[in-house]
Formats: sequence, structure tokens, C-alpha cells
Amino acid sequence: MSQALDEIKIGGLGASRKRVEDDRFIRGKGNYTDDITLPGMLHMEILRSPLAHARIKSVDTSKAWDIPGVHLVLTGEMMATRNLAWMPTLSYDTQAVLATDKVRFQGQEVACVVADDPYIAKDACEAIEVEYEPLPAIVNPAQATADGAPVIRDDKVNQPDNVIYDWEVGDKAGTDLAFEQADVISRLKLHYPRSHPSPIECCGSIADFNRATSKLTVYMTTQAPHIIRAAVALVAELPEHMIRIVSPDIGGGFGNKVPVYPGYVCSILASILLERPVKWIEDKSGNLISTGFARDIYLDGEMALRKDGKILAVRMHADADHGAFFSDAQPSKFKIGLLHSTFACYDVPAAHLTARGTYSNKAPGGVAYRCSFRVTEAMFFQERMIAAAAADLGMDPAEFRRTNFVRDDQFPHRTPFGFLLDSGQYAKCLEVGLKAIGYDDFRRQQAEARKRGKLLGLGISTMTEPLGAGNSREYDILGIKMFDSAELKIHMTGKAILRTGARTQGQGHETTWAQIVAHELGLPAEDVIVEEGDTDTAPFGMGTYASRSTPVAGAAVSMVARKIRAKARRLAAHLLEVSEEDIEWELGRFYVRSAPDRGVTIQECAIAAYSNMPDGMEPGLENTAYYDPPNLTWPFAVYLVTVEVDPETGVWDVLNMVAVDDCGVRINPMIVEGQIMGGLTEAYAMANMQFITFDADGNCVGSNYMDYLLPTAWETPGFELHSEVVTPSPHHPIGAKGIGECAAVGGPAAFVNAVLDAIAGTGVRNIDMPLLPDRVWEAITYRHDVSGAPPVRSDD
Ligand code: MCN
Ligand code: CUM
Repeated sequence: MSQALDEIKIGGLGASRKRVEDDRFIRGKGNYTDDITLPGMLHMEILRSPLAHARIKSVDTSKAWDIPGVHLVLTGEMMATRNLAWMPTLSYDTQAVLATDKVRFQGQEVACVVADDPYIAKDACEAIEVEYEPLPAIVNPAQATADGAPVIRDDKVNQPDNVIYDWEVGDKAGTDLAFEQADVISRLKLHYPRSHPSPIECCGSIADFNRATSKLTVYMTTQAPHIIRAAVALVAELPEHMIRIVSPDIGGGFGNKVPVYPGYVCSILASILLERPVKWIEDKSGNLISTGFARDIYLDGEMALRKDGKILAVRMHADADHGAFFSDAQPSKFKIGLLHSTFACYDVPAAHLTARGTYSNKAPGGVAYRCSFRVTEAMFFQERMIAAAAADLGMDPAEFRRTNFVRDDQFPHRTPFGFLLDSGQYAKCLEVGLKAIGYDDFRRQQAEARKRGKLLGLGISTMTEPLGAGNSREYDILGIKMFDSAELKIHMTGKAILRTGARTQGQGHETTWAQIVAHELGLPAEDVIVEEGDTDTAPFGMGTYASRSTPVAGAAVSMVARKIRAKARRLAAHLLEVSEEDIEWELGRFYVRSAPDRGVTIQECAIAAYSNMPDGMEPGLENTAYYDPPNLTWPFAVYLVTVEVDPETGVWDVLNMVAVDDCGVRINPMIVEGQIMGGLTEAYAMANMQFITFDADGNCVGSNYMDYLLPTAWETPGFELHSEVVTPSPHHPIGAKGIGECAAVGGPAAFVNAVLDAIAGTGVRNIDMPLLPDRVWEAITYRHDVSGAPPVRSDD
């Protein structure tokens, strides 16, 4: 009889184990960057530009130096003497650390002050006198590429205009041919507005340079500590082994904490110059106006269709507004991230995508916010286009999707842009969703309500996301190949410590990685502690973003546990005095095949590794695994929303929302549900209320939390989640796919499609997000599309 452990009881795969990290978080015992205080620590504040585009005539810091308590005032000119006025970005561009020649966006870093406390530093910033000569501002790609447009990046040689790149992918000739044969051509044009990740904790760093040991320690808010270590080594020209990056608890990242920000660099230089720890903690508005924005992309596409509803081809153009510096963190090969994952879940025979990136007088934009490198934009356009095409064909949108989905027997499926989808059951997810929302019933109610002048709408959105960047053949950042790592040390009593190269920011790795170890080794999850974020102790890894942790670091956790199990098997054979071939494994225990009662537990093997190993065996029970994934994992989801729109005011309310997510095997179902709810909440906020844009002078409009609204439990609708569809990834060791971003990626289009469905018949094809009441009202009243693209009037 089997004596295997009950996997759920030990907190293994599939257990909805409570998050162990919450023990400290809910007691207020988290250790965030701002919680850290070092002896002799000074404080740094940044002076930011009030103008979007201006030449700097002079910077006078004398009054700031005179303020008691001020230790250092840094300007661009001083940075330049150390070759630090500019730094490289993660996309092979350069970014100003402190401005020297010009300011290029409102909120750009101009100078900083280090003082005894943050208040003195702030006052001293205000005492710095900067003389500007204003220049015309550019706030969109059309202005950037217009004749005679001022060149924003006149600091760069070989940059005669504002174009960063022109990129294309797909089959142009095949696509053109399909369009010639189409019965119907459907078109859609939209702007996916800027949005901001706005984590609750802002960015910050404490740099601590110790002259005696030559060691630089930086505590900072980064999702990718090892990449930062490499960047600091290159920018500050310090030896890598003398740099220790510690990323303590993070109060939400959402992509905002991937880039390298000037504040980090300035605090490091200040600490080196002053030989004291220097703390920089960004304020909320600094974070909102100057750190990595997402999206800001103009999408224009058309779809070639056959009368019966078959998609023949897709043609798309993207104009991406990157702001003043091209600082996206994304795989080097792909200029516009993974935008070409668009239409992956549909069987599209031919497709062609062109993309142009341009500079503007806005903060750097285009970083990923809860999405795998522009997948949000890709899926949003896809699902808006699908809805428009179904309407043009006069076909039911659910039926149109069903007709065109990649079928279950088509996996692995090569998309027209070259990705290889691993697995999925798309039609089944849709059926579950339609049933849950009561599709046919709702359509009847909708028709009846119309007769009474009430506007009800139903929106569908699907998404599939390429997660787990990536295989090292195709994916690198600045030439560093993308893979990840895990190190597992089993102590002699069978307790363990696991470290990975990822960095949790709230996702729950401390809980879930231990569950993978429990699954592989039968050690109770509570016997495994998980540590991430310290480059002196963690194995090298590329960090946590693009929901790559489960697909890559999580796979490394499985693999390292399997290495440990292989060694434990040899120890078991020795303890049981049989040959290794005669040993079988069941959860938590090795036994003799011919005598299942004779066995040893994994804990007995652990102590043997320290006390009773066979001759010739290296002692100890620890190992490291580096995992280079063979492919990306492709989760799938269907989101359905029903809304009621008030035609008098344009206000819309969510009646019901259903989410069907298939992320393969769920390590911790409760955490997965939390990730989905968080993502749906953000999706709702983007679609409904988050407004941040620019006026003609480049002023950031909506640059405060009175205008840029973060959703609370009050506004957020309820969600009904479904988990019955599980398609394991065939190439992931435990069949798991990523989930962290899916709902934020796929959610927005469901809301927008629902509102547009409610006002069907007005001829309106598009309203740009956020669907604020005045925009919806304008669309209903004047029966035209409503764009929210900048510039807007300052009083809007
Ligand atoms: N998980 C699981 N089973 C699966 C897939 C995932 O149990 N099949 C669990 C994982 O073990 C992990 C969590 O779900 O605890 C998310 O896993 P994964 O999808 O691998 O994503 P990452 O851990 O790489 O997290 C990154 C992702 C990103 S890129 C953004 S942005 C985002 C997100 O996670 N930022 C977040 N979710 C967030 N959640 C919180 N609380 N805070 C953030 O900043
Ligand atoms: Cu894509 S935002 Mo997340 O990658 O940290």
C-alpha cells in the first residue's frame, strides 16, 4: 500500500495555501525601502522641470548650497564631469540623468540636493534658480513627424528627426493578396492612451558606499536586481563583485520598477562623493509624472474577411509615442515589444504589421504595465477589431470568434507573426463564459430593454499572452540572455531554503515556490523558506516582469528540486542497501520496489547527506538550476461584461463580469484568483476612470490622484471567476503557465466592447479609453467616434 503524503495537506501543487508573506505585511512588519535607516544617512530630493521642452540657459545653485544642513547639490554639469550626465537605457538609447542642454519633458530631473533631512533637501531644491528658454512641445507622433518639427534629441548624432525606429514583421505580399480576395474589409483606428502603473510604494533607493571596503550596497525598489547590478557596474564603472543590490519588500511593481531611473544613479554618486548612505524616496507626483508610463500607441488596422465570417488576413500599423527617451525594458530583438502577438489565438492565414516609434516631449513611455511587453495593446486592438468586424459582417461576436479560433487539434500552432503557441482550448473557455453570463438570455433582455429606451450592452474579450521570456535563442535584454535560476539547500533536518533570480512584488513567490518544492520532494511547504532580491545571495536571474516567474524561475525551482531528488535517491539506495534501480519514489518517500514497506523519507535522506553518505559521494544536499525555457507559455482567457449605459449622462455601470482563465496547472488557486481580480480591477480602472494626458504645451494633465483615479473597493464591480478549463503547458515541468497580467491585458476591451454594444446603431465605431461619461455622452449625442488623443485643452 502506498504511504505517499497527501499533497494538499503538505501545501503542494493545487493547495490554496495562505500567503506566508502576509504574516508580516498585515502586522505592519514589512521591510520596504523607506523602512530602512542606516547610521549617518542623508536624504536626497530631486528638482524637476516645470516645462516640457526648453533650453537651459543657466542653473544657479548658490542659494541652495547656503542653506544649513545641505551637503551636496548635483547638477547636470557636475554629472557631466564624471561622464554621468547621460546613462544608457535598456533599449540601446541614452537618457539624461540630470539635464544639461535641454529639458525634454515636464517633470524631468534637473538637479538634486542631499541634506540632513528630506524637508531641507526639498526647500533647497526650490532655492535653485534655473533659467529656461521655452521651445515648442511635441505631444504626439503626428506632430513629431510633421515637416519642420523641432528635433527633440539634438543631443544625438545621426538623429536628424524624431523617429526612433521603423519596424515590420509578417508577410506583406500574402496579406496584400488576401485583401484583394476579401468580400468585406473592416477597419478600425484607435489610440490606446498613456496609463501609469502607480504602485502604492513609489520608487526609491538607499545607496551606501563604504570607502574602507570599496563596497557599494544599494537597497532599492527594483523588480530585477541582477540587471541593475550589471547596469551600475557599467554606468558607474564599479567592479561587479563590489556591488550588492538588495531589493527589500516591494509595495507593488506592475512594471514601474523595471527601468533604471535617474534618482537611483544620483543617490549612488552622492553616496560615493559623501561617503555616507544617501536615501532617495520619490514622492507620489514625482512617480506619476516622470517614471515609466505605459501604452500611448496609435493603432490602425484592417481585416480582410470572407462573407461566411472567416478571417483571411490582418494588416496593422502602430505609431508608438515613447516620450523623450526610448527606455523600454524589452527583448532587444523586438522594437515594439511583443505587439506582434496580436491575433495569435485566431487562425489568421496572413498578416503584416508595421510600427514606428517616435520621440515626444513626454516622460519616457512604452514600458510594460502589467503586460508582457505591449501585449495589452496587442490584445486590446485584436478584440476591438474582432468586435468591429463581427458588426460589419452582421455576425454574432461569439460566433465570429468561434469560427476563427485556433482549434484544439492545431497545437502547437505557428502564428502568422512567427510565434509557436504551446496549447489551449479556446472554444471551450468561450462556451464556459457564455453559459456563465447567460448569453442568450441577456440578448433577449437587451432587445426588450431597448424598446423601453434602456441601453444594455455585452462585451466579450479574449486574450492569449506570450509569457515566460524567454528562450535564449531569441530573447535577451542588452545582450544578456533571458533565462532564470533557483538554488535549493536542504539542511540536515530536512528543512530548506530556496533562492531564485526572480523578485516578488506582491505576487506571493514566498508561498508558491515552496509549494513547487513540496510537490517535487514531499517536504511540507512550511519547511521551505524562500528568499529573493539580494544579489549577494540569490543566483543570477533576470527578475520578475512579463509574468515570467512561473514559466521560467518556477520551472527552475522544479528542476533544482529534481536534481536534489536524484541525489536523495542515491542516498536512499545506500540507506536501504539496494541498488538505485530497485528504488521507487512516491511523494515524500523512496521505497524498495519489491518490498514497498521498506522505505526512507526524504528527511532521512537529508540527514544521511550530512551523516551517512556512501563512499565517494560528495556530502551535502544542495544544488542550483538554470532554466532556459524551450518556448513561451500561452495562457488564454475569456472575459465577458454586461453594462447599462445612461443615454442622458453617458454614465455606465457594470451589471456582471465573468472571467474564464486557463493558465494551465495552478500552483496556488487562491493566489491565482487574487492575481485575476487585481488585473480585472486595473482593467476596469483603465477603461472607466484613469485619465492622464497632455496639453499642447506638454503639460501633464491629470498628473495627480484627484484626476488619475486608483480604483477602490467602492467603484470596483464584483467578478465571477471560472477555473474549470485547464490546459497544461506541454513544455513546462509542472504544466503551469503565467497568470500575473492576463486580466489586465484582456480586461479593458471587454468593458469597451460592452459600452459600444450598448450604443450599437449610432454608427459609433470607437471611443478611446477612458470611457468617461462626457465621451460616451458625446458619442451618443453626436453619433461620432470620440478620441482622447493629446493634445487636450488644459481646462478639459
Ligand atoms: N501562479 C500559480 N499558478 C500558475 C501561475 C502563477 O499559482 N499557473 C502564481 C505564482 O506562483 C505567483 C503568482 O501566481 O505567485 C504570479 O505568477 P506569474 O504569473 O508567474 O507572474 P510573476 O510572478 O512573474 O509576476 C509578475 C506579474 C507582473 S509582470 C505584474 S506587472 C504584476 C503581477 O505579476 N505585478 C504585481 N501581479 C502583481 N501582483 C501584485 N500583488 N503586485 C504586483 O506588483
Ligand atoms: Cu509587464 S509589467 Mo510586469 O512586467 O512587471
